[in-house]
Amino acid sequence: MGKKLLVTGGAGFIGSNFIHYWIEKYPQDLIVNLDALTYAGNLENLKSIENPPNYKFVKADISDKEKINEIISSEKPDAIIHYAAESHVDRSILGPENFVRTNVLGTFNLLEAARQNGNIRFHHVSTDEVFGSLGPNDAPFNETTPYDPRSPYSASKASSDHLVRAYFHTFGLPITISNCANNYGPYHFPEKLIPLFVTNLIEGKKIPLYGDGMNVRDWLYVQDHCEAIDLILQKGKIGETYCVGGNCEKTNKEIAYKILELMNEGEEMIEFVADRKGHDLRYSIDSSKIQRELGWTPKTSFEEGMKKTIQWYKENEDWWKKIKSGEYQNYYEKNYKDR
Ligand code: NAD
Ligand code: TDX
Repeated sequence: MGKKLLVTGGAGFIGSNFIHYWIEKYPQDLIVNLDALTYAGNLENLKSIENPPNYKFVKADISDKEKINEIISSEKPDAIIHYAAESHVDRSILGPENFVRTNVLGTFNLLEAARQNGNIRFHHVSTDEVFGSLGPNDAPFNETTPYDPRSPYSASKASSDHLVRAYFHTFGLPITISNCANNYGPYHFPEKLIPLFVTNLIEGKKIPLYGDGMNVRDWLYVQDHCEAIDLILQKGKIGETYCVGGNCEKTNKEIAYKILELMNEGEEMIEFVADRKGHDLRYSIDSSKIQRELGWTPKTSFEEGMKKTIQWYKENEDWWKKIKSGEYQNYYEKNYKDR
């Protein structure tokens, strides 16, 4: 028997891609997927691998301290890979409270449970947004960039990063942290820029660009992020942080035009809409530490990743149409409840 990994947030976008990646690469390992199934959690992401023996789903909310401690003390995982979070910046502007509860309190509960059950290896999945917003000519973020979060989402992720580091320095919890750029790829919830634009165009709807469309993000194909986390788990130095990016800065307007080009649509499909409040201008990541120390490098080019992603959304209309209609939220009731 291999290792037992407890993955939080495994029914979300990156977590489900990670579970697919891990089960294929390390079939001898056991994955316990702990997820509350919020609006962002969808067990259909894992339909093809949902049967035992090397995968198990546990429905739980990381803000429930007792339940989390109970699960971790009975499962006794070799490692916890922590993805679960409220992840959408726009939702954090409309309602910040859940972000504090899940991202800050939830992370704290997991750290406590890890500490109280034998100092379990803990990898925390975080974001480049904790570093704030870059000007057009600023150097990219790296592991020494001071934290300067500006949205309730990034502030809650920054708080969680600080707690994770504090548990290493104070209690010797064997942690690592990754701060990653914007991911894209299969199973990306269609409230986020790329899947929203692709699915809107398939439906014949316009694509809403915030402000002047000149905000810049650094894009990474999700599989490359999974590989980075794999390497950190295998070879990363305990207590360290690794910045992970695609070396692929694009304005949102460039993203829109690329999607229009690949989908044979015209620019009349763009609709400029009101800007996001406090909209960070630019993110960019310098990944030289993880490249140098762990030998990681992004393998999927932006052109290839975008083609694969658009193809995936064309072939999986059933998946995202159920999300857009809300029907996906019945999947757990129908398929899991009596297990
Ligand atoms: P997502 O919103 O697609 O998925 C989040 C998952 O967490 C869902 O399955 C949801 O049900 C679960 N969850 C939410 N609250 C929970 C709670 N209280 N208890 C248990 N489960 C809960 O998010 P994602 O885009 O896959 O992001 C995963 C992680 O990666 C997050 O921590 C995010 O901050 C980080 N990250 C994301 C990106 C990105 O581009 N998406 C980039 C860098 C870092
Ligand atoms: O309809 C839209 N129109 C638009 O112009 C949406 C949804 C977004 N945008 C802009 C806002 C951003 O500048 O596109 C950019 C990307 O937006 P999102 O997809 O919402 O991502 P972002 O805010 O950059 O955050 C994402 O990357 C970092 C994830 O949601 C976070 O969880 C991750 O930490």
